Amino acid sequence: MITLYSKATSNGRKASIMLEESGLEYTVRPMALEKKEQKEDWYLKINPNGRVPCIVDDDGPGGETVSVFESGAILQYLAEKSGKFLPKDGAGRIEVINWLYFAAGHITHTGLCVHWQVRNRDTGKEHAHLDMWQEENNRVYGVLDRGLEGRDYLAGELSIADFAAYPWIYRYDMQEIDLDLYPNVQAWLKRIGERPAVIRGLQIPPRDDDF
Ligand SMILES: N[C@@H](CCC(=O)N[C@@H](CS)C(=O)NCC(=O)O)C(=O)O
Repeated sequence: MITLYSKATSNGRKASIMLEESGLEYTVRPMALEKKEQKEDWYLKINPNGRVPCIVDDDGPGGETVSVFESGAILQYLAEKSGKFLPKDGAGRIEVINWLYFAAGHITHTGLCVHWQVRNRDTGKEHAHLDMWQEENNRVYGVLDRGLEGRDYLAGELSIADFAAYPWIYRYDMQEIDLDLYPNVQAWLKRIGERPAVIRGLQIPPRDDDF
């Protein structure tokens, strides 16, 4: 059985969406980030990075227990285990890997920087780099918009690349992005956002604020 250690944050949601989409059996262990549970010794043993999400699979390769602790690696692991959302070989697989790394690098990092700078500004703290990160974020949305030209999904077919990108991009309002500038992204957000498994995954584990 797979155990998901997570909170419904942008990175956590990548894993919960994929678990819902894949149909794999799993249980959830909610993590209290505000109590710094992710920095406790027991958790650092399964995720040395001390962040969420992380999964532990007691039926990993060869029946061994494995832990997987980067959201991109979790998506790839679950795709390979379920045989869904990542072609086994060929050009289609390369296309998914391209966009998966783009999401894990550019989208996630830029989204996180904008997020914290906006939060700092709104609570009166230092946010001197907000303009710079918002400019970079617009560049990232531009790349996505070009990539989605003539396509329904980032790699052509629905894939883990879409699940890696969606939980950050659907927070475009918090990032103060004018979505009208990116019509292909707008259509893609609607397409992904209507999927029942995505709707469920966004709320796992449930949280009582509207983050
Ligand atoms: N590179 C990591 C980033 C994970 C990450 O930053 N998670 C945040 C929530 S979105 C977290 O756990 N923050 C709590 C902390 O920094 O202690 C991944 O993609 O899984």
